[in-house]
Amino acid sequence: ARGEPEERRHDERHGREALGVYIGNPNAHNLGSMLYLRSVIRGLGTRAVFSASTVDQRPKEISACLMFGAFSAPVPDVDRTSFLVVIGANPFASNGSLATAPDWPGRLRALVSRGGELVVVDPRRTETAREATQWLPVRPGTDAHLLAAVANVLVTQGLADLGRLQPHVAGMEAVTSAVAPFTPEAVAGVTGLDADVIRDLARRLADAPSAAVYGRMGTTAQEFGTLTSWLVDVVNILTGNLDRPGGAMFSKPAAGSANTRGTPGRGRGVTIHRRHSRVRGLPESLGELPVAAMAEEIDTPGEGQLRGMVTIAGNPVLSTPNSGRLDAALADLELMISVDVYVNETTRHADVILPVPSALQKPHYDVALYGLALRNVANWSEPVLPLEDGRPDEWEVLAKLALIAQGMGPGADPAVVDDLSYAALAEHAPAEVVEAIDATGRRGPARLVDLMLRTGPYGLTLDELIQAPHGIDLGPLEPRIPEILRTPSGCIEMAPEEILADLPRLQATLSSPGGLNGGQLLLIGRRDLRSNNSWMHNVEVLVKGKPRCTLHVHPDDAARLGIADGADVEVASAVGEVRVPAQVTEDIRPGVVSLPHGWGHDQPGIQLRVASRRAGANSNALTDESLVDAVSGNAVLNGIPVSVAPAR
Ligand SMILES: Nc1nc2c(c(=O)[nH]1)N[C@H]1C(S)=C(S)[C@@H](COP(=O)(O)OP(=O)(O)OC[C@H]3O[C@@H](n4cnc5c(=O)[nH]c(N)nc54)[C@H](O)[C@@H]3O)O[C@H]1N2
Ligand SMILES: Nc1nc2c(c(=O)[nH]1)N[C@H]1C(S)=C(S)[C@@H](COP(=O)(O)OP(=O)(O)OC[C@H]3O[C@@H](n4cnc5c(=O)[nH]c(N)nc54)[C@H](O)[C@@H]3O)O[C@H]1N2
Ligand SMILES: [Mo]
Repeated sequence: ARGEPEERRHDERHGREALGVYIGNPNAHNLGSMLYLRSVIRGLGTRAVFSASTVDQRPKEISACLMFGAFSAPVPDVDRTSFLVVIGANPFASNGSLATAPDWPGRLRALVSRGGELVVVDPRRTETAREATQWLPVRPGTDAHLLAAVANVLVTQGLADLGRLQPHVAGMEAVTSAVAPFTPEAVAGVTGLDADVIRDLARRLADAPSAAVYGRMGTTAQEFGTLTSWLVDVVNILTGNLDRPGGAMFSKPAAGSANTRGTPGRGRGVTIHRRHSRVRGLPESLGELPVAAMAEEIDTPGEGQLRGMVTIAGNPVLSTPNSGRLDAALADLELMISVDVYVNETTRHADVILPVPSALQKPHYDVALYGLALRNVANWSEPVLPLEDGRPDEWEVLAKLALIAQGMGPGADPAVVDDLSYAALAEHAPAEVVEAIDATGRRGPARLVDLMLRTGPYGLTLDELIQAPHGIDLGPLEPRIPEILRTPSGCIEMAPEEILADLPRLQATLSSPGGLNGGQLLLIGRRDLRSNNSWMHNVEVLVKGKPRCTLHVHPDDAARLGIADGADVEVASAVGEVRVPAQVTEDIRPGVVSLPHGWGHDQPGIQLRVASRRAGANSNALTDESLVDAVSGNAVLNGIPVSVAPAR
């Protein structure tokens, strides 16, 4: 390792606390990871767990956990609603996210054609905004102000009506006083939206026969991510739309969901902030530390410094803020192991890359996303292609890694981890279920999924799913309150202390002169249908055509700065700078510029032939790891102050 003879075992020179792990996004779409990753992390024996969740949805996870007692995030009932507000999401490009279904675009078009309203709140006129009945070009990072003002109008104008939820909601008074300072007039300057427009939005939400507010990346990966995520559901509750058809509802997955286990209606709830990161004191949540702290945990000397890293299906060198610092930190590690399919910007630093089979060679059941499905469904996919002889499946690679880290040597049998995982689940299962599964002779992911299905709320079996290759439709979403709640009080906690504690920070920005950015441009991200985060750029058919990694600039800003459409510009932030072609477009708010993430494939040592020919620029060379949402520690990726100038 790193040129020096490395004879002692890693953990003999440093303790387990010197080892960290980074878990990337594809794990959420990978059955093996969903089933075994927890045991693998336990096996690695590290508490320095980072993941893509803290550059993504952690604020929503936290607000849902605190309000409902487990990670149960309401999804908009798109197919039955008459009024949908989409904030900081672009399902025409992303096809949804924390709300999943085939053909989001078709479902949104159906909403508009049945006379429903689609309001899009986004600094860009996105593909989704273009099909909407109203576009509200909010200033980046001010959605919490907007939603607080909507809530303010609802409670002060007598428009709030909790309906059926009334007896199940705690904290109404606290919410009423929390939003008191945020009148439409008070937030108009900061949000860039007229007070009348905000008041009108609140009225229409209250008057609609059914309505749902849905927020995504633009509401979570920003300065007030947790407050915004919380306010989305506060507005859904205040308008009586939470948990009713056409409103924001809860999915009921057939397998593996925390909100179908345990005692219905009550639980231990979720505790956050149980510890803090060593260097900057960023808060823990759901067993992880914010990834914005990862580089400093590696490059800051002292007790507890990370000297080894395992990355699993992640490319943090392109995905996390101030990636230049992380890139340098990874190069300086004593040991790095990556489980991945590419030699890319991150894995080029690894001493060992453990390759895994293609997605087409693995069976699949969507343990994660069915918890956020717009309709209850269950589907099992058999592998499309066989595994090459003797080649381990991804879960076996992960399991073996954990066993080796436990000192069991390279001959360790991954089945040990499978048996332990199964035993832990089977312990709570009825004897006849265990017998039935034993009779099938199944092992590995299939056995675990079969057990989860049989003990799940529909009592399905894996055989039933195998016999239904197109999946089983379990029907539209149905009301689940109070049964879904897992809070100690048995109520929806509408005013969690940890979240309300962040309100003074929001209030302080109301009086900041000239808005939040003192005249600088604000950088936001965007997604493109043909790109998926950082790792789909090595596929010719997806990247051919005109370049997609361009900086969107409004014509007014372009004229003022002397920027020509198609010409290269230099974009500089507090932490870095990049050079990219400008794309001058009216489809963005003046004062805001947009650059997609996941590009910048021009690093030496990567093996991405197609991607490096269309390298693009890394937007996370500009994002700043010192900017985080206070409650979650989630990175701020949208609303980064930058300056833009024609390239020299
Ligand atoms: N500026 C900015 N930054 C962002 C975002 C943004 O909007 N703006 N979005 C954020 C979001 S939402 C996310 S989710 C993160 C993503 O952050 P990451 O998860 O760190 O990045 P990905 O680009 O998804 O990288 C996935 C890695 O998994 C590998 N891989 C693909 N399939 C498999 C597989 O089956 N098994 C294994 N073991 N590896 C596989 C790929 O080669 C790649 O190395 O990026 C975040 N970063
Ligand atoms: N084709 C494709 N599909 C994907 C992905 C992909 O990379 N490509 N990634 C997947 C992943 S990992 C995720 S997490 C999801 C994300 O799913 P979405 O969140 O639906 O996707 P984005 O396109 O990032 O949409 C975020 C929107 O927020 C806007 N925005 C930025 N800042 C702000 C702000 O401060 N306020 C408001 N109101 N809006 C703001 C941006 O202009 C953008 O339109 O998509 C998933 N699907
Ligand atoms: Mo994501």
